[in-house]
Amino acid sequence: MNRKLMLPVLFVIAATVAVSAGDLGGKVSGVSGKSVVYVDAISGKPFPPADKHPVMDQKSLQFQPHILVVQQGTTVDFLNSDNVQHNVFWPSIGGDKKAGHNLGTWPKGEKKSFKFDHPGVAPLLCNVHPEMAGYIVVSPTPYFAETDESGNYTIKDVPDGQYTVTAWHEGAKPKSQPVKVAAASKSDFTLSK
Ligand SMILES: [Cu+2]
Repeated sequence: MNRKLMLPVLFVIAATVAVSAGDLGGKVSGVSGKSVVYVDAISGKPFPPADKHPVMDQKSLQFQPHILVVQQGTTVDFLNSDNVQHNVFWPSIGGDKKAGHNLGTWPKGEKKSFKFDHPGVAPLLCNVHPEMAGYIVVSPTPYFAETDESGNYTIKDVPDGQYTVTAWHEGAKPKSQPVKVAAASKSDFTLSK
């Protein structure tokens, strides 16, 4: 290897070894059922999105799953498994109406794809069936988790650092708080309607 290249390569190896990480866990209380917890955008640190396309199905007149969490930049495949036509639209993402979109209406067995570049929560609706509701939570980082039914969550392998972490629950006010991650760390949230 040429000498000029050697130093930066060694530096990168040393920096990689030095980064330690741990699981961030805790409990979301004040609400019942599943919540979503994610690490907010980390300045100067973009993340390549996963290649895999998660599926949001429309089945038995419901969005399935009811809540889907994806990393920002991920393409979601919207499938229709029902014998009736469905429509999918979201009026906003993260409260930003400019990020609202209507995917249109399509029959059984077909799917439409959409890439979610805007972080925040997209409330999914169907204008054919007003009772249908679902959510896509777009996390700015790959560090996110859904809680269990009791509110417990674990986000795996978060690099040590100082972050803003947000907890979201359907129908409640989302809450963001500063969290310092150093090895295994804990952060609890209390949400209210
Ligand atoms: Cu529908």
